[in-house]
Amino acid sequence: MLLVGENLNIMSRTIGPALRERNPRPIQQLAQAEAEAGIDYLDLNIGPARKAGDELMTWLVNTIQEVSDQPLSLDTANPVAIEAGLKVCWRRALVNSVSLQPERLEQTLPLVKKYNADMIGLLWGVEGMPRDANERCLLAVDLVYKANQLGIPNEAIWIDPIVTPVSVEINQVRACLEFMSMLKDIAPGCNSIVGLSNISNGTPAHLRPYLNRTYLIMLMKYGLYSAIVDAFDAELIRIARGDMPKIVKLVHRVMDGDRPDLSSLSKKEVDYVKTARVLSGESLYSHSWLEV
Ligand code: THG
Repeated sequence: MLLVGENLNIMSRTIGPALRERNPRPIQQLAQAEAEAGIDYLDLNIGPARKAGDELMTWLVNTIQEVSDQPLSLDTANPVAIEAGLKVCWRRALVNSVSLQPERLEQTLPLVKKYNADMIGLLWGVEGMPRDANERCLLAVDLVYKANQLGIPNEAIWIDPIVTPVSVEINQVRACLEFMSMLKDIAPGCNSIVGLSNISNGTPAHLRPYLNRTYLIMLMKYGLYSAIVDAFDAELIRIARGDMPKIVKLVHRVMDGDRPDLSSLSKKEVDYVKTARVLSGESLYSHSWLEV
């Protein structure tokens, strides 16, 4: 699986100020640390960047390429900033993202073709967030068709079903999994990606890794191709690299309806089982789900 590091983002307490002050060191150090942690791509999240986003993205891409040769994911809603980044990227870039909102689609899709980039196809429709797996399918088919019309092949499209917090709406958490199980049939050859940490937004910080890791394993059951992740969650990276096959098998068994005897499991295994039950909607989410 390809891992995209999420840590370079404008919401971060250290990176936000460094971006605004054009201070290269904290940004370069983080880029190098993410690479050392084992991620494959760096996500450069500059937010909506409505004002002078192009100048910021140019500076950011150049600043990172001074110290790193990792491929880059250009994460902003501003198409002008995306193009500025594409112009200076020296490796094939990932455009994050193209959605079905008409303006964003019309301005961003041609850039993917022009610069021979890969793209994230974000399943955000004209009416906003899809409500279930079927609406995700309709949006995916529409987006892939429009990209193909411009000559963008399926292999360059990474479909993002939009992960939402477990603390908000469990049906959406399940819909994402269900959609992932159907993607290979509705869009053959397309890749997939999720913003994994979205699942644990609003959850106390020390508990977030349990949700992130378990949801990753659940998505892996359906062949997830890539994920935007916290580069510094070492256990998560090991899961993605195939170094924790026993835990992966256990969670997949739970998804198939198996009820392992908790008294025969280690504490770590019990935590994964409990979290898998919450994420599949069998147990109710609360901040104390591991204790009950
Ligand atoms: N899909 C696509 N792109 C995306 C997302 C997605 N980009 C943004 C986001 N979702 C993925 N990136 C992040 C980055 C940070 C966090 C979550 C998702 C995060 N950060 C901590 C917080 O806000 O509490 C810590 C911030 C810090 O670094 O200090 O949760 O879904 N295509």
